Amino acid sequence: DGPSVAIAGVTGAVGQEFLRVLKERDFPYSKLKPLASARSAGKHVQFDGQDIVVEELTADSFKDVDIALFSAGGSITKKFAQAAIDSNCMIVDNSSAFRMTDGVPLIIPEVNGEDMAGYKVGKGGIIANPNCSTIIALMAVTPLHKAAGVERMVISTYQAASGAGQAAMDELVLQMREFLDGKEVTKEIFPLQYAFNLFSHNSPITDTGYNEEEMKMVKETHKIWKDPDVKVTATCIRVPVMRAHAESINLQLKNPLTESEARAALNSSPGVSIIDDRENNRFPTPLDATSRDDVYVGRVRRDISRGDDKGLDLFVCGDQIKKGAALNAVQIAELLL
Ligand code: 11C
Repeated sequence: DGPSVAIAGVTGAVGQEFLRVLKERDFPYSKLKPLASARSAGKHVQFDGQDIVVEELTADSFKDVDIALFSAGGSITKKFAQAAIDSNCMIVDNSSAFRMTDGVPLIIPEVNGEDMAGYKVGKGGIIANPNCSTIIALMAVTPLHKAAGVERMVISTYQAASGAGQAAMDELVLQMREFLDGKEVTKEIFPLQYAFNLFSHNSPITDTGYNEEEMKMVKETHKIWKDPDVKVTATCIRVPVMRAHAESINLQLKNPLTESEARAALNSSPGVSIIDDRENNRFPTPLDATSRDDVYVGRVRRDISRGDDKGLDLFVCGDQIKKGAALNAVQIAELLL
């Protein structure tokens, strides 16, 4: 027995991962309601030994639902959020629709779970899941921030296809086949060739020259850390990897932190694993992180450009669909119980 759970956007890459993560974590539930657009209604999903028919997502969908996990895009969240809240349903939303809205908690359970105190099953409300790139960065950096205070953070991402959805993953595979067969590659999802290439993140460029993905990393970090003064700059790049993002991170710290102190802080952090074998040149890769819960950290080293212990460099990998989306949302749902 447990809450009644709905998944809005169940046929997408994150929607499908919700099903796997709920089962993997033995999430207590009384009923599971898969929801999707009219186009996908009537399809079947397999969950916990049951064959369940996908229903069309409508304003009436939430009448008997306690927790709704949303991953259907921001416009769908905006369209149905009020109906769900009015039905005393708690929404955990993967989109960016309400992340920066005052009063909406933006949660990484290991980082700021306390910010959703008072949110529980039986009430209506909305909790936002951060952007995957932000989650993966802050899982690694927050322990160091707690130990020595981050003053400035410079991030370069290497982002997987999954961040752009199942269709982008499918196009990457198709392009690889086409390219190896000497054919012209299909370009339906991205305007540029993706296979054997990389390009600046596909989100729109803002007035500052930063793209929206980069600005999300800046603004979401300020909200999650409750520190608008921390300096963050990012360059986000899409690379031909299937489902785990990698990030190179340079930190400027307020207080000194040695490499061994940094490793100790990372070692004692739930959800963080270290792969940092200098002798064998073995550090985190996207495949190490694929389908794993943890965020992997390596290349932990003193920033030699500074000459003191107030600079650190790291390389981080995390599964975009899992900790970057579905797992983080299910962990939020667990905090609601
Ligand atoms: C990506 N992070 O990897 C993006 C996708 O704000 O939730 C998700 C965008 C978001 O492309």
